Amino acid sequence: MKKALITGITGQDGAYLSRLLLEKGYEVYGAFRRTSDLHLNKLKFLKVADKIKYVPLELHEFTNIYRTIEKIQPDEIYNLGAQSFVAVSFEIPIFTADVTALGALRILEAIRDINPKIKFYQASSSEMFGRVQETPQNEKTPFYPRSPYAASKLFAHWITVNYRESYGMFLCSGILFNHESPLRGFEFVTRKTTHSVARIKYGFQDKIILGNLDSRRDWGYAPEYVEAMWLMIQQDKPDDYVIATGETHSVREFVELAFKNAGIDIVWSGKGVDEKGKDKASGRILIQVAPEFFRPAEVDFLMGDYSKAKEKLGWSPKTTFKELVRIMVEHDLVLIQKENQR
Ligand code: NDP
Ligand code: GDR
Repeated sequence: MKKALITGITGQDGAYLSRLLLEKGYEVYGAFRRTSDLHLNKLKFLKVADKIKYVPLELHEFTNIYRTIEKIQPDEIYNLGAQSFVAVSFEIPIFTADVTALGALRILEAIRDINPKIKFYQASSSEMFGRVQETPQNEKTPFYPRSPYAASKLFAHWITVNYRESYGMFLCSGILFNHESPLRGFEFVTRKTTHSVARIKYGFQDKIILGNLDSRRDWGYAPEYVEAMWLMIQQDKPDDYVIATGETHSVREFVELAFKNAGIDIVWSGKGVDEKGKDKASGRILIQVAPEFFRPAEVDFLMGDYSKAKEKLGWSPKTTFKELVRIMVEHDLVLIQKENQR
C-alpha cells in the first residue's frame, strides 16, 4: 500500500485528491494546520473524512515538517497547502511568502535529508504568468507575477525545478490554471457568485458586490485537475506541466451564466465602478461593483495550452465552462434550500 502525505488537506484540492488516492488504494495522511476547529466539511461532503490519517503540520515550522515526514516515511508528498487567496496576499505579503514560498522549500529540505527518493508534487499556478507574455501560456512561456502570492508561487516553482536539477530528486510542478467546484472557497469569485445567486434566488440576499468584471480566466473542473497531479507523479521522469482547458471567459460571462442557471436574465448598464447588472424581468439591481474588490495589480487574461499534458500524461479536460457553472449553481441552490429548511 502506497503512502501519500497531502498538505492543505482541508482545502478544495486536498479533498478531491484524497478521494482519488483512497480510491486507488493509498494510505492517505492529511496534513492540517492547527486551528481552534479542525474543519473537515469538504472531506465529509466527499465521504472520505474518516478514511484519512490526520497529522498536524504547519508550513511555517521546519522541525514540525521534518518530524512529520520522518515519522510517516511517505512514498509521495503533494504540497497543496498555501495562503492561496491572491487578493489577501497584498494585505499579508510576508505571511504569504513564508507559507507559500518557504513552506515548499522546507518540505524539499526535509525530503533531501530524510529520503531523496520521496516523490513530490508542487501546486504551482497560472498566476505566475501574470501579465502574460504570450497566448496561450505553456510550460515555456516567461513568467511575470503580479502579486505577492504569484511571486511566492514562482519561488516555490523554481526551487522545485532547482532541487530536481541539483540533486536528481523526483519533483514535479503542476502549473494549474483556475479550477473550481462546489467545494471552492467562498472568497473566490466563482463560488462567491454561485452562492450569492442561490441566496438571491431564494430571497436571503439583495445583491452581489464584485470587483473587476472584465478579467478573464481559464476555468476548469477541480476533480479532473487532481487526476493530473497524480498522473505527473506516476511518470518515469519528473517534469512540469500546464493543466488548463484552453478556453478563456470573463468574470462577467461567469456571472451572467450563473444567474441564467437560476432563471434570471441580466442586463448591464453604466461603466467601471458605476456599472450595474439588473434583472431583465423586474429591473431590480442584482450586481454592483465596488473598488474594494479591485487588486493593486491585476492579472487581466489567462488561457492555458495543455498540449504537453495531453501528449505525455494522456490528460484532457472534460467538463465545459457551461457545465461547470451549472454544476456549481445547482449545488448552491440545493445547499441554500437545505440550510433554510433546518
Ligand atoms: P484552498 O485555499 O482551498 O486550500 C489551501 C489549503 O492550505 C487549506 O487546507 C489551508 O488550511 C492550507 N494552509 C494554509 N496555510 C497553511 C499553513 N500555514 N500551514 C499548513 N497549511 C496551510 O486551495 P485549493 O485547494 O484551491 O488549491 C490547492 C493548492 O493549489 C494551493 O496551493 C493553491 O495556491 C494552488 N492552486 C490552486 C488553484 C485553483 O484554481 N484552485 C490553481 C493553481 C494553484 P485551512 O483550511 O486551515 O485554511
Ligand atoms: P484568482 O481567483 O485570483 O484567479 O486565484 P479569484 O476567484 O479570487 O479571482 C479571479 C478574478 O476575478 C476577479 N474578481 C473578483 N475576485 C474575487 N475573489 N472576489 C470578487 O468579488 C471579484 N470580482 C472580480 C479578480 O480580480 C480576478 O481577476 C485563484 C486562486 O485559487 C489561486 O490560489 C490560484 O493560484 C489561481 O486561481 C490560479
